[in-house]
Amino acid sequence: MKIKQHSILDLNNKSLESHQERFDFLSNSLVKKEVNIDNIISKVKDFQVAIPSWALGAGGTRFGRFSYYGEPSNLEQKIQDVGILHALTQTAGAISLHIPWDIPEDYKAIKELANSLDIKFDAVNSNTFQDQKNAKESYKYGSLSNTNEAVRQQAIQHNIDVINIGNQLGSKSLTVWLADGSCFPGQNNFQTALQNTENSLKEIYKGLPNDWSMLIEYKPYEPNFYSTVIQDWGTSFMLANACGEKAYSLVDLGHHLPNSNIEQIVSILMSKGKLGGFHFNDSKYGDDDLTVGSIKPYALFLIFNELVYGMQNNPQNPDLAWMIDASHNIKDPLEDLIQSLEAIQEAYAKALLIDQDLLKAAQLDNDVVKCQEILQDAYRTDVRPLLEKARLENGGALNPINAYRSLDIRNQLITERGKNTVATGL
Ligand code: LRH
Ligand code: MN
Repeated sequence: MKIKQHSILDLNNKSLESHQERFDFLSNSLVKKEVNIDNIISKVKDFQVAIPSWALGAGGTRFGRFSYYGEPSNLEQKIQDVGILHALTQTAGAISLHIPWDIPEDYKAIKELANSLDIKFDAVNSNTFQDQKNAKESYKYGSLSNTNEAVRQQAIQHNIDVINIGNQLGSKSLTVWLADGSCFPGQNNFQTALQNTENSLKEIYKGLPNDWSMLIEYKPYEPNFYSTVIQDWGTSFMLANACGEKAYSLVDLGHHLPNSNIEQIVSILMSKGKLGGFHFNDSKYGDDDLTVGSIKPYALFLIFNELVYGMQNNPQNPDLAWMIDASHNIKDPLEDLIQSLEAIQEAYAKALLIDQDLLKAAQLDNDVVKCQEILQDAYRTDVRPLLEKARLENGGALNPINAYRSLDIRNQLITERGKNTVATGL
């Protein structure tokens, strides 16, 4: 299904007046603070987040999965769902595919469909954490780190195949996340596992087209529960440097031990020109893959403060890949993703309110109180009228969740797809 533009405009007309009142109130107070509102609105309009192809159906855990009916059952329908998100939010202009869950059957048709919905193909993700039917080798004891060379070769070849698939779609980056590790002390020789992984990544790196990048995602645990070969930002950073200038670290917000200072990790990676991108989500305990900003919105704001500073001061760091990586156990996947997109835009817009020069001056003066006042004044500003203006100017919905419900999208999808479709993915 495709949302008709006029149905969004009709809905917007009903709340245009209240939007304009709130927008005028906010812009009057920001103008007094010499904030360049137009700059923030244009940055928010250009800010596009890739939607994970593996998170358009109901997620689940080992304890159960509760379907959400009307789920996309093939890649075409997944791209249509991203089209719905983009029509409403105007900030979901890309999809990140996971291979082999989303191997296109007809590349031409898939590209035409995505193009018609203004959807680009962001990073493609390899999968050497599951055994595929008829696979010759098993990844039970690891993939790129496996002690068995035949297993490593199979995993390397899979990543090369993923690059070729992405290349045909116009993608420009490969995300490598490894479940590789151990569940018990003594099971792995840490040094051998790391060296095998480095050598394997270098083989994959040789297969990268010149204008591509490789994003190395780290994670401390799960599905291995004693050690993970690429466990933290330092290991990912070290491997990216070992591979070369086209390799970077990917920060998945859920892949940190409790109380990690992720904003500091972001600043370090940007200062070294090795931050490649993000998997946005939120968590209370582990890799919970919850709605972005639903648990720690201030932490997300502090991360965007470092990103804004880095984007202004670290020309050595490339443009970042902005992606969501979430799993929806109880919410409608599309509503969950709309809320995540809003939370990401909100954190970015609030961080753009910070006068980085004023903050830097207060830091140089060690005026600790003033530093916090500058940060929290921005954080305490309700920027939603700015996000609404950005959506409005891009032809999106003033309030995407209300629009999604008023247009009864989920029931339209159920009518179109039935109740028993299941999306591939996690
Ligand atoms: C691992 C991860 C990785 C994906 C997977 C779906 O936890 O974050 O990014 O491959 O989720
Ligand atoms: Mn991830």
